[in-house]
Amino acid sequence: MRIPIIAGNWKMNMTIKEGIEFIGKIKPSVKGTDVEVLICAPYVMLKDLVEAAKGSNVKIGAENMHYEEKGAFTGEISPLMLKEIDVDYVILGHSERRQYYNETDETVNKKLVKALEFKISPIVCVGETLDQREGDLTKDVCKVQIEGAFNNINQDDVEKIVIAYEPIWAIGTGKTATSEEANEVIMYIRNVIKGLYDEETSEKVRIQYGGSVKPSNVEEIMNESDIDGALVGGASLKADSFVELVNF
Ligand code: G2H
Repeated sequence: MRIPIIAGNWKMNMTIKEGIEFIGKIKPSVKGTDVEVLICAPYVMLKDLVEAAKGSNVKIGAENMHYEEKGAFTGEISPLMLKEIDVDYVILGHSERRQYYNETDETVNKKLVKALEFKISPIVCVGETLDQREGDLTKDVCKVQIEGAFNNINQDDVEKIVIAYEPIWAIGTGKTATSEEANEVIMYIRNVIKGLYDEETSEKVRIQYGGSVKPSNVEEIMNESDIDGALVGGASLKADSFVELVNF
């Protein structure tokens, strides 16, 4: 049984004060849920959010990290630093990082290795551009990204990894892949994992959908056979809306 995971990805939004208030607001309303509840937030507020979430079922994640433990990397944050403040999760390879900050399959792989080493649960993002979708390349693109990210990852570690399928054309645009379209690609991604490891392993991996998920479409998405959760940007910024997503 795969436990669904509903995760907010605040991106570069929210002040520290707003973030702490948000956690305080959602805690009582999400405590009865069967899904895993996660908020991924900017580095500067992570320590405060971990503190605010203490004693609740709300987990806290980072939106990125470096793959080195320490060193001369001005402006970067290491897995050691995240671990020190008890961060549970880290998003790796989000398309915005691939697009604006030169994130590649190789750096995602290095980060994935480090996250596992530091016991920070990784969410690895994959997904195609509109051009790639229109060129019928969606599956090829996802396959290359998954194979790159999972290079040299041990079979025993695979079930600790969450994958987020986020078609880039659906991110923050209001356009959503239909739940059938999303499920089809997610089934394909599971099949890629099966090819790299085996069926049992592929059945254990949780694969989320991301891209304009909101309270009005979350139920349909979550009812699909292979979709194990959602990674949500815009609709995760308001506490009421996030609570609705969790309690779909
Ligand atoms: C996709 C998603 C969150 P949004 O990036 O990862 O954002 O829900 O705003 O499309």
